[in-house]
This record gives sequence, structure tokens and C-alpha cells, in this order.
Amino acid sequence: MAVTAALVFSCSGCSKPVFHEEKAPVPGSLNILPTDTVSELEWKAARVVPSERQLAWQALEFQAFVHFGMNTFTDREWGQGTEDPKLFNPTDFDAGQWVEAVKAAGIRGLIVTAKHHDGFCLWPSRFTDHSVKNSPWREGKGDVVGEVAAACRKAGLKFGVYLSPWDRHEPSYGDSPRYNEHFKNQLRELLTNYGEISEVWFDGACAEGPNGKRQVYDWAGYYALIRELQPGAAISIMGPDARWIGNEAGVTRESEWSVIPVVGFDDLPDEKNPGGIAHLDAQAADLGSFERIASVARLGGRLLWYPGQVDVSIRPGWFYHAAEDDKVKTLDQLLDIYYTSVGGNAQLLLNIPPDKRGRIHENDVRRLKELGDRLRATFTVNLAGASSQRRGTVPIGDQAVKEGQPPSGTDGDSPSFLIEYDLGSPKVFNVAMMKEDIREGQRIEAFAFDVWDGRDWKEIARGTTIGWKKLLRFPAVESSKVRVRLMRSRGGLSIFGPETFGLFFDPGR
Ligand code: FUL
Repeated sequence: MAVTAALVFSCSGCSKPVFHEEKAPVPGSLNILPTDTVSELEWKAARVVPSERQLAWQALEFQAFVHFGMNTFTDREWGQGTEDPKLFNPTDFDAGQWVEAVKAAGIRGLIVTAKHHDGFCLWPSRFTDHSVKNSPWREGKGDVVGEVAAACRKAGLKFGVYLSPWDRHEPSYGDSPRYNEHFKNQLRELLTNYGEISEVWFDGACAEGPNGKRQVYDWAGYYALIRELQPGAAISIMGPDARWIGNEAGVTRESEWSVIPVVGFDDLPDEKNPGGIAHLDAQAADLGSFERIASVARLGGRLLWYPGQVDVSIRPGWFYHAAEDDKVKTLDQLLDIYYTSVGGNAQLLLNIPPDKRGRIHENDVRRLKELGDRLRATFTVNLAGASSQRRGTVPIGDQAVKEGQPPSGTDGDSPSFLIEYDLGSPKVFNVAMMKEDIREGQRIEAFAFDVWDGRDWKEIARGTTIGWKKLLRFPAVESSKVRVRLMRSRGGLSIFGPETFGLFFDPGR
């Protein structure tokens, strides 16, 4: 049953619709200046869009983080860098098992800790002896990165690497130019020998080296190398393509914006800014409100397309500890994280640490399968019809924008736009999905969702941002008609059409 959507009325509360020339979207960033008017700022905020690379990254939605390495064998979270490589000895390493386990959860990409802070490399790097080549595993001939990359490729998963800049083993660490060369050499190995790399994940930990000097990272040099060798790879956290969500608990903000104002015109990260972009506090409660955009513009700065990534572990630690075998997050906890991250305009990066065998523990495997089963049971059938497949046709949004309908809505409860969906017959549902076409930017600031109860409209949920995807959960209702009220959006109606709307039934609730 296809959805029929109708623009019931528009601009109920806007007294003066303002015409704007349609401006082309600007991928990446736009400067904002003290001289910009409110209306100019609103349009700029609406016109910053993701790069192709960021778009592909966002579409992955759900990725696995895999912390595996020396710490797995020493039962630690952070190694010293002095560990004997001989301690690394998985007894039953099986990259295929990792991939199978994460795929069962519906995960689409995997990022492995090629090197954590202890400096031990999971691939036989030519530039250090502190690696798998000096371990007893596969008699020193093994390559974890290679086997995982191959398993991912075979299973159709994207593959990425976490390379810790902080290296507690490497003697050149702290001798900044020398270490930066070393780090780039290692990056080059990873970016040239393992096929396509979809993401390079950097954290910002930094310390003094054996010479007593604090290492100064050459971020610009690292980025240039990645862009040269793997132009499709997203550089996350301490990088320009995706920002840290601000915590490791799987929590997103109620209003998660991908258009972020930053003070100044220098977008290089530094160690004091774990968000990865200078002057951005990734942990701040408000990163993207219009008020913040306006206050940053007064100082002069930029609007960046800088979407959030939620990194969180399925267990308390990032690495495997047998003592945490019974502390695997519950299905409900994982579902809460999924709905608020994937369904909260962020990407979910769920860490699943393999054990000393080199396999994902049975408890985690079971939980991943439960999660995937539940998501499949919920999302396979869109009760709003096959409309989500009709990409590219956005009748309501197109029409509204072309006709120069209101650039911004009203505050309060009066909607700028109503989009009504006739379901044809009564349907029972307890999940609703809305998406903006982010190729046109992120615009919606406030919305509400109503169902028709036979006599009247009843509000079921309301929210602020939508972005890539918004998932709403509520007690099951039966109805043949629903509507979305768009109360406030930036720079004109956000492109929000029937092909990006869904109703689902989660059988577990
Ligand atoms: C942090 C590290 O210090 C943790 O050990 C972990 O790898 C986390 C994902 O990033 O910066």
C-alpha cells in the first residue's frame, strides 16, 4: 500500500513569506561573518551539505569497533609499550567469525585497532619490531589487519583502521619530526597494502616521549597522506569528517546537528580539542543551535558539515576481559543506544572485543544476533508502504521551495507545513522514521508527529532535529492516517518527503 502524501496547508503562522534565490549547496564548510544578517546566516546553515565521502560514511549507519591487541593478553586497557611481543598469541584466531558475528547485528563496516597506545602493531610493519612478526602467533608470519580486511571484503563490510598517534613503545616518540615520519610510514603501509580503507580513526591522546618532550603531531601531514592514498576514507574524531559525540556511554543530544559552527578559520584539531576541530568542545551540550551559530558568527568563523559518531563498547571495557563476560550490555540497552544514535542523526560505532582465542565471545555473539533479529523483525516491513524506495522524488519539498514558500516556520505549535500520510487501511505501529535528504542540508529544528484516532488528531511525539534519520518509539497505536507537523526549519522547508518516511512495528515492545 503506497502512501499518499498531501501538503495540507502551509505557512499558517508566517505573516511575511520571504523569497530567496535558490542557492547551490556547499559541501564541507562556509564562512560566517559578523556582517551576516540573521537571514543570511539561516541560509548558510541550510546550505552546508556533506561531501560525498561524508555521505557514504553516514549511510553506513552502524559499524563495529574492534579492540584487539596486546591488552587482550595482558588483561589491561592501556599497555605500557614494554610488553613482550611473545605474549600476543591467539589460540584460535578467526577473522571470519568476527565478521559473521557483527553482520548478524546488521553492522555494515568494521574498524580494527591496528595499533593502540602500547605501540604493538597487528600487522608486520617494516618500521618497528614491536608487532605480530615477533609473536609466536602463526610463527611470526601472521597479519591480523590483512586477515580482517580480507574477511570484511568477502562479506561486503567496509573496513577501517584505528592507528593510535600516542605510541608508548616507539623510541622516536617525542622527537616530533622523526616520529611524524614514522607515523606516516605506518599509515602508508596500512593505506597501500590492504585494499580500500573506508575510515581512519584517530584519537587525540598525546604525551611526552623518552626524550622528555611532548610530541607535536603533524595532523595536516597525516590528512594529506590519507587523502592522497585513500581519498574515499573518512577521517574521524581527530579529523575533519566526523566528530566525537562527546561521551563513551552511547548517549546523543536531543538536538544533534551535523552543521556545526566553529570559531576562526583554522579547522585543524589539536590535543586540547578532543572534538578534533580547533575551538570545538565536542562535549558541549549545544553544538549547533541557531543561537550558537549567531554567536560564533559575531566572532567570525565557519560552519562545517561535521556529523557525530557514537563510540561505545558492548562491555564495560574497550578490550576483552574474562571478568566482564557477564557484563555484556543487555538487548534493551543496545536497542536504546541504536534508537538514539542511528535514530538520532549520528553513526553508531559499537565496540566488540575479541578474546584471547582471537574470537568474539559466545555471549557477545548471542547478543549481536538478538539485536540483529530484533532490528530485522522491526524494520523489514515499512507499514507506510514502499515509499522509502522512491528516492529522488520529493514532491512536497520541491514544490514548496520552488514556490518560495516560507524560509522559516513559526515558533510554538503552529506548523509551517503539514505532511499527511494516508495508510489506506488501519495499521498497528510503534516506531516512526523520518529522514531529511541531507544532500540538501540539515534544516528541521522542530517537528511533531500525530495520528488520527478516528475523530481527531492526537500528538504522539515531538522532537527537534531530524537530519540523516530520526527514529521515534511509542506505545503501539492503530490508525489509518498520520501526519508530521514541521514547526521550524532553517532557510526554507527541509526536503522531507514520503520516500523518507516509515512506520514500523517492533514486536518486542
Ligand atoms: C580512547 C583510548 O584511550 C581508549 O583506550 C579507546 O581506544 C577509545 C576508543 O579511545 O582514546
